Amino acid sequence: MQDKSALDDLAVFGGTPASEEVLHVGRPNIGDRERLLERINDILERKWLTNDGPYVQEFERRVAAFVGVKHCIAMCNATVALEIAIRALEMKGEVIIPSFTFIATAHALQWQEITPVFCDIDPHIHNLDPIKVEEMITPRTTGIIGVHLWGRACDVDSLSDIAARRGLKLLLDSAHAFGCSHKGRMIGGFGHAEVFSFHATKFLNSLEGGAVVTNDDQVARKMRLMKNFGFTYYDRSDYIGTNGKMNEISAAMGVTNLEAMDEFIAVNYRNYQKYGQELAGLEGIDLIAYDEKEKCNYQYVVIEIDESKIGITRDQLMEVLQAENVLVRRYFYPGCHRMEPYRSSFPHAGLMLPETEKLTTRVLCLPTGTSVSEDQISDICQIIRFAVEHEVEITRRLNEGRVPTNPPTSISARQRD
Ligand code: T4K
Repeated sequence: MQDKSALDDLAVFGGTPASEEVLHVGRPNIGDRERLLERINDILERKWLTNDGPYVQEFERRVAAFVGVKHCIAMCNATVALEIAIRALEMKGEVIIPSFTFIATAHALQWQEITPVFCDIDPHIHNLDPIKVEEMITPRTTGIIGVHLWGRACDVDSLSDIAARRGLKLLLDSAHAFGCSHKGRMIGGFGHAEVFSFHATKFLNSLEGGAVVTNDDQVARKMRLMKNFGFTYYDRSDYIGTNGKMNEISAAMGVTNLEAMDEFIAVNYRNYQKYGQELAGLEGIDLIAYDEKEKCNYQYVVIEIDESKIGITRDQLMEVLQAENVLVRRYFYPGCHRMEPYRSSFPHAGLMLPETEKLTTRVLCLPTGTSVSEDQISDICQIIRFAVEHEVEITRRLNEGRVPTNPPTSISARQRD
């Protein structure tokens, strides 16, 4: 990486980017290539490419056994898996979810004309605050979708209790939490069902992919039919269904990566520790903590930035890093409630979401995974330190000549003139 010793060395001010290679938050981890290619050849020989083929069945068996649940239904992605689980659980009316999540959690409901009701989070764990969940329940509420953000379990004990007392369904969006545990039990066995994502950017990927896991036989059967058009036999559909099937090449990738999972987690853990060492003592930059007593995939390295302490905003730090080819991401800015169609439907939702509103301006995800080396992490952290040490000049230069964020409307501009 290029050294940064003067302000003009920063790429944002015209210097050469620190890294020639673009560093991503979620570059795909890839297991044993030879094994994968053998499996793909096997699929091509067999000419069975999708529709519950042998690799999909193997993937489902292995995921269910690993998580310790009765059923795993593999699907084409987690968004469709969420949609199918929501429908199979007969959620309707209103469903309570966090706004501080990937937009798919909300869209999976709205897609079926169910209203997502955005609830605030506990700022320490970034997940639904159960006390606030209870306050959001109305006669139209049929369910809660908790999200295990960053792989840290949401308060499933309290949410299960609320769901049982109030007659609600509890679905868990566990897109980030494959390989993680809560109180020693693997995530996947909580609530009425849980949904994993195996998207390319997840620490364990099946190219695209997702799965619903559950211990409920009836719901599992329904979901199996629903992901295959509702067909019970050839020429016979018994449910409204869609096409949510995982294909064989995805499943082969999933199986191959399952075999390398421990290695991926070890690298993620090493990277997480390295960031911890390199950022130690930097006041105003807090690396989020994972409970060492639990299993964790460490796939997200997340920092919280306190602008009042470091003097530079999260967005300015992001601008500096991205210019250096370090593609940090501000997941999950600006919060689902500030994106369409929710922004127009609930323009005042933010008033009920003070912790979400704060957190969306503070969080930054840093590059990790098997494509990122310890040396690269040292370099990334050096840029962060440099930016913090020169915050006054950096903010001044970044703000110079910048158009105000809320430019006057044409009417007020005319009035001013
Ligand atoms: N619930 C939650 C809580 C989720 O976080 C997600 C997905 C879902 C549900 C839905 O799961 P899926 O339906 O996707 O299975 C990414 C992912 O696309 C998305 O899966 C993920 N969450 C979200 C947190 O991150 P983006 O907007 O960051 O963009 P994307 O996918 O284009 O890529 C991110 C970076 O990774 C890019 O900078 C480039 C790099 N990349 C990406 C791909 C696809 C690669 O290097 N190689 C690749 O193949 O959404």
